[in-house]
Amino acid sequence: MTSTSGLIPGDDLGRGAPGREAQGRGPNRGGEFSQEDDEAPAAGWGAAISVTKVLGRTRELVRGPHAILKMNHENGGFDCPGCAWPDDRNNLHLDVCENGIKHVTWEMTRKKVGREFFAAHTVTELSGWTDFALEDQGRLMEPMVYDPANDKYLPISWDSAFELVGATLRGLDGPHQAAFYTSGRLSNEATFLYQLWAREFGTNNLPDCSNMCHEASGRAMTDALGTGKGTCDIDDWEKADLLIVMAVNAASNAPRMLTALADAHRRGAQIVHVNPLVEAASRRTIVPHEFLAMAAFHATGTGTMDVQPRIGGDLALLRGVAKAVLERAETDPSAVDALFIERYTANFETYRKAVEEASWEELTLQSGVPEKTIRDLADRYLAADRTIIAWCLGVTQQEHGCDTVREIMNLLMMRGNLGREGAGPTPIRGHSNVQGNRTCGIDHRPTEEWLARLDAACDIRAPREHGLDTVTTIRGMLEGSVRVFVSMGGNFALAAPDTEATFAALRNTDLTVQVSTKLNRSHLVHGRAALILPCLGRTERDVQASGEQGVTVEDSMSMVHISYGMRKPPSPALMSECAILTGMARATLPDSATPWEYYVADYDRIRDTMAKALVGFEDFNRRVRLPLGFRIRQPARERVFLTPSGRAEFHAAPLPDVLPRAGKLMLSTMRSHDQWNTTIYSDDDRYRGVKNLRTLLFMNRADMAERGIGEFDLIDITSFARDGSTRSVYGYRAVAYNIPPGCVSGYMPELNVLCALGDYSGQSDQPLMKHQIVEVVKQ
Ligand SMILES: Nc1nc2c(c(=O)[nH]1)N[C@H]1C(S)=C(S)[C@@H](COP(=O)(O)OP(=O)(O)OC[C@H]3O[C@@H](n4cnc5c(=O)[nH]c(N)nc54)[C@H](O)[C@@H]3O)O[C@H]1N2
Ligand SMILES: Nc1nc2c(c(=O)[nH]1)N[C@H]1C(S)=C(S)[C@@H](COP(=O)(O)OP(=O)(O)OC[C@H]3O[C@@H](n4cnc5c(=O)[nH]c(N)nc54)[C@H](O)[C@@H]3O)O[C@H]1N2
Ligand SMILES: [Mo]
Repeated sequence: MTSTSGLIPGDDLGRGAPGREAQGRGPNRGGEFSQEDDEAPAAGWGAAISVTKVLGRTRELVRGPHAILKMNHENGGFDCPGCAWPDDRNNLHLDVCENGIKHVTWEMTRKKVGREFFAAHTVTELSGWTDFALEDQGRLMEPMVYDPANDKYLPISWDSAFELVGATLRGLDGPHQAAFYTSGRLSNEATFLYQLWAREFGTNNLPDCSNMCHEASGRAMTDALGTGKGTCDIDDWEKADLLIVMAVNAASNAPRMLTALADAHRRGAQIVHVNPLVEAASRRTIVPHEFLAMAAFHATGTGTMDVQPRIGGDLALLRGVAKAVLERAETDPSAVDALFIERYTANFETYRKAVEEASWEELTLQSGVPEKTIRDLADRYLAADRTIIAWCLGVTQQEHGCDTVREIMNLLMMRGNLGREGAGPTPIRGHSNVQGNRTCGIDHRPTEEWLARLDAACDIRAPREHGLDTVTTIRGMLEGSVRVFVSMGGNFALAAPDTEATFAALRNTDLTVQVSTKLNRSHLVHGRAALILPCLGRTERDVQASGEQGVTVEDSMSMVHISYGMRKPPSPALMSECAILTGMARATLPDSATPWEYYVADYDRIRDTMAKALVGFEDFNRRVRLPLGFRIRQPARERVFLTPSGRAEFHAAPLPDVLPRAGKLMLSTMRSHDQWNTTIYSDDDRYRGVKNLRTLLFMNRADMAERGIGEFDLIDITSFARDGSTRSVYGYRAVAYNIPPGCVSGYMPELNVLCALGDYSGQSDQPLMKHQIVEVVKQ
């Protein structure tokens, strides 16, 4: 059975007329493209030029710098929505980075998409625009409703919009016919109201971007340590003498981490980067906040060793390190922390046996890393007293993502690198509040303990059946069992796997509701009825009945702090996310005893209820106003493991076979430097030396030669799903790159077309966005 879904017709993906020549989605499509090996340090002058371009484009040359000075500051500043890396605790004068600035100025554009715009363009016409062009129209100004008679969006009052949501939800056969999606930007307060609305309505259908992001980390760490979060804080990062940084493009996606890496390098710590690509952060670096203070121009090292596993080879690599450690322990008992293992852990013997049984031949073959390199890494691990292992999507978006995260825990636990200073696991979260979303209840599989506390604090009876995640929500919409799709932020149509299936799914609903700041593809791929509800951005002043409000977020290291917008909203008709949720909830649940209107008048009241419902949020309102906010208590940090055995659990996962079969390659999709998930700022990828090209595939030269493919040749890529179906994109360009043989890499969201809906991990339910089997042929 073979179904080839080729290019999605041009009207949908903004690639112009359907044809065999793929086009980019960014602003520069059609121009000259190039790639050179850029050895320039990460950040620095190039970053400054790049920021200037974006500031110029968003007409923010005047207002931008002022806002930037307010970013990530303890008093009166707002939290940078760019990423979840913790803020500098010394209140660094400019704790900002190039990409954070781009992200913030993108929100602050002076351009506006008003009712005249919607009156002038049909949805069908807009569907032919690039994604860049859609977002580039500027900020959404007022609520809009889709009018099928004209194929246009028309203005609608907030009350009528809420009533449409409420009436449609009340008209469903049951609450499970609705799904409530969250992108990780939503504040803790809005998150809490959102899940309360969904649960009071009667469903746990709370899919979120985590389902595509760090679900594997949360599940694996919960099983191993009894917590879904990392145990390190930024102090630990300052004390570690070995940092193993895996599966992240830090210079582009967590640039403020470079400050920590540079500091570690200066004090002589070892920094090992594990990535099939040698990314910019492993080279010389100008730390992010220094690029504005040009006087301080100097490059700092941010890496001491690069290890290049094959895509999916991390588990075998880590097991190899464990094997070398155990071999050393035969002659030097101090190689393992026997006391820690004995006192605090379970299953070590089973794990030891699995490690011993894995042969070096198998480990090197599956990891793609020579034994000598693995032993070199193990020597550094053995020499280090305090080790931190950090990781991001290259580990999680794999079939065996949970097992790999468990292997990270195994390795740390062997040498007692847990629950002590300068040591432990750090998952690097993506969206700025994705961790807070989970803490505050966005979870389609909530625990009984969590629900019981919610019930008690809010006087409701939350449903107990588990709900739908991202993939099963798409399935439900396709089958017709999910009829209403509500989205708090994000761009679900493009972010989700299997673009064709996702588009069809969204179009098969009775109602889609998008709460957004800017026009995007998800507004054009809509249900039979559709609403666009524009909200305030994080940089904007949020005034409610009791005065100006702040909202809180939680960073990657469990620090919760408050954020105040300070800019005038671009339109008086915008509402805050909390207010929009209040309106929708009241319209859905007219008799609800929840004091929605009382809550929204003063967010302190929401926080008072959250303090009762959430473990670790006692005295929330006071503690969140401390200079740096507060850290949610982490039992695993104190060696208290809330697992069923009360111990940290070793786990002997079988080694997965990640070798592509003959003729096939393993594809991993990723971000460019000039992109924020589905938002594309330009078609360049500076640190990888690419200009003006996104429809590309990074390939090993040997794989290109084998297929008779030359540099920049046009190629077609076909993916092979587990159910036997295939999906293709045409007219991509091959770019020779330093990537292990058998591995190829290209950009999301364009390549989501290749990621079949049925291809998700049996361990984490995450779509296999970095684990696609493909064939590449020259056109
Ligand atoms: N500027 C900017 N910042 C962002 C984002 C953005 O789009 N733009 N997105 C945010 C979000 S939501 C997230 S989740 C994070 C994402 O941050 P990243 O995880 O850095 O995101 P990707 O670009 O997908 O990059 C994945 C990295 O994993 C590597 N990789 C791929 N396969 C493997 C593998 O099998 N093993 C190993 N070891 N590495 C592998 C790739 O080479 C690449 O360096 O960034 C956040 N921050
Ligand atoms: N192939 C492939 N696919 C992937 C990934 C991958 O690596 N490969 N990564 C996955 C990951 S890690 C993630 S997190 C998802 C991301 O999935 P999403 O979070 O759904 O997508 P984003 O592109 O981050 O959403 C951008 C939109 O959010 C809206 N927005 C911005 N700011 C605000 C705000 O303050 N409030 C509200 N209400 N809306 C706002 C804007 O309208 C903007 O268009 O994509 C996933 N998809
Ligand atoms: Mo993410």
